[in-house]
Amino acid sequence: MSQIITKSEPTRQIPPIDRELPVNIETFTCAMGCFWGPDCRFGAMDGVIRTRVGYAGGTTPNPTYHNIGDHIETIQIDYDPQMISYEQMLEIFWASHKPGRTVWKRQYASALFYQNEYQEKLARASRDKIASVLDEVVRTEVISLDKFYLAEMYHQKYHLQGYEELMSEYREIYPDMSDFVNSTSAARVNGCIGGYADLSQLETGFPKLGLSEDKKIFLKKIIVRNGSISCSA
Ligand code: MHO
Repeated sequence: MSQIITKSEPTRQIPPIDRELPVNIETFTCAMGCFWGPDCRFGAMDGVIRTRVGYAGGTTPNPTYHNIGDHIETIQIDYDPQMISYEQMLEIFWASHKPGRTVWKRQYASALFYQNEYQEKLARASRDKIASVLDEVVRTEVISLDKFYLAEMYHQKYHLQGYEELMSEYREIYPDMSDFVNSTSAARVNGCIGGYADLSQLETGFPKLGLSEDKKIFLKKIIVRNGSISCSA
C-alpha cells in the first residue's frame, strides 16, 4: 500500500525578508569554537541570507554532536556579495574570536574553509596578516572544504530555539524545520537574541521579519536585556 506524505501548510505568512533572495549568493565557511555564538554573530548582519551550523574538516563519516570524531564545529553563511565582500567576512571572523587560543578538543578549533582558489588565496593572506601583528601563534587551520555535515536541528539558531514565545510563531510559518534553518528572519532574530543587533537595526528590519506585534515587543525587551553583550557591525 502506498503511503502519502503531505507537507503541512503554513498558517502564518512567509516573512517578506525571506522572499527577497538576491540573484547571486556566495558561501563563507568557518569555525571559531562553539557554533552557537557565530550563528548569532553572522546571522545579525545585513546581507547575510542564511546560516547553518554543522561539522567539517575531519574524516569520520556522518558525524553527529555526540560522535563528532575528528570534525570541527563549523558554520556556513550564505550571503549577498553585492552587500558583503569575502574580505569583510574574513574581518568579522578574525575580530570575533581568539585565533591563538589552545583548544582542549579539535571540535572547537579555529578554521577557515575554502571552496575555490580565490577564497584560499584571501584566507591564507588574511591569516598571514593577522600572524604578523599578533604576539601569539595563530592556530587557525586553512582547509579545503570537502563536505559540510548539517548538525542536528536543535543546534540550528540555538538561542532562538530557547524562546518558545518566538518559536511558536516560526513553527506556524515553517512547519518544516529545514525551512526554518534557511530563514533569513530566523537568522536575524537569533542574532538579536545573541546580542549582535541594536534596536535601530531592528526597527528598520522589523516590518520584514514577519513576527506579530506582540512578539516584536517581546524581542525588543530581549535585546535591551541582552544589550550588554551587544556588538552591532
Ligand atoms: N559549552 C557549550 C558547548 C556547546 S557547543 C554546541 C555547552 O553549553 O555545552 O559545543
